[in-house]
Amino acid sequence: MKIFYSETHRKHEPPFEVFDGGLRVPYLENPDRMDKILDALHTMDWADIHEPTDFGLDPLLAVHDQDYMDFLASAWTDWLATNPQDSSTLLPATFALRRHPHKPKSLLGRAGYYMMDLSACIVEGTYQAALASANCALSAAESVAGGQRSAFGLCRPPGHHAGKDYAGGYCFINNAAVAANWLSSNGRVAVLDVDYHCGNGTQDIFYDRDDVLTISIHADPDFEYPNYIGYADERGVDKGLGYHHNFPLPAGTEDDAYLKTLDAALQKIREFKPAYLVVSAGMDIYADDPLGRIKVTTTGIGKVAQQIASLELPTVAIMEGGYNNDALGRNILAFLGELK
Ligand code: SP5
Ligand code: ZN
Repeated sequence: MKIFYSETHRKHEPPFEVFDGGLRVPYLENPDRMDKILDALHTMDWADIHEPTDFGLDPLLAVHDQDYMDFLASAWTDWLATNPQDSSTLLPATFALRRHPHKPKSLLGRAGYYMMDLSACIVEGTYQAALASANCALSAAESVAGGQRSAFGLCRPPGHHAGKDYAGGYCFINNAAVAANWLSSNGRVAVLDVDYHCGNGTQDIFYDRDDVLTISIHADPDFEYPNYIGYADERGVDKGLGYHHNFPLPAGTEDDAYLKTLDAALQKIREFKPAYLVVSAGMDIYADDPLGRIKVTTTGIGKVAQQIASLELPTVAIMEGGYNNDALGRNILAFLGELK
């Protein structure tokens, strides 16, 4: 199986994120995640790891607004130019309500306009790392468009919380959406998001489209991040109506209940008859994830992938979340082992 990975992710290493109550905690979405996955992949003879191709900005601008991309490109330089007291990471303290906000010129004003929370911390190498991550997704898509049964974008930073014009939840560029949109010029695409958190960015990007079906299975936003999106009654809009499905799950959901929900999601995909499948593969559904409250075991993760593989669709898997670094290697092997 071809796996696309770039060392450039190491340039994105924010010093902390801010949790509930204003708590500064070490950044959970850290470079060590990739080292743990690579260590595991290196023990497998089927793991064929490649550098991504540079696809340039056009496929990214096909899903993200130009002014948002401009913000990402210049945010760090603009941040330093404000002579901040603590320059270690760009993080705003105000956020724009989406009711007709003005877009201010100030850097922190724009940061709050383009960010949804306090976990999409920008540092010097964030933009470069985000571009390389998107190229890993595009390279995996290209490989599958070229006839491979499956490929894996070992993307960092992750992408599924990033919308058309916003960053959030460790995500800046929506890698899965970029790959799905790129593939959609060759036929219908289904995106299945099995990360613990709702794929709100992917939902946002494809919400009015009927050529890309988006499905997310996740912890109920009534108790979990991202809180305001990911409810079962959100089904798409305009011609996209009926082409989005959320499957919110209660805390404590175990393997059997998860797999039953997955089966219902896969039925929607079968009915849609896509040419390609993109899977947002977050490993934070794992029982011992520090951010998660769903209880899927490593064996369960293998069964998730097995059910997905039973669709027999050309499949692009994209790395999303997963924060129990010690379990990440075996969870990714359990997942990819069924898709390879
Ligand atoms: C890609 C991805 O998985 N992003 C997840 C971002 C989640 N941010 C969560 C912030 C909520 C903090 N609540 C902490 C509770 C820890 N027990
Ligand atoms: Zn997640």
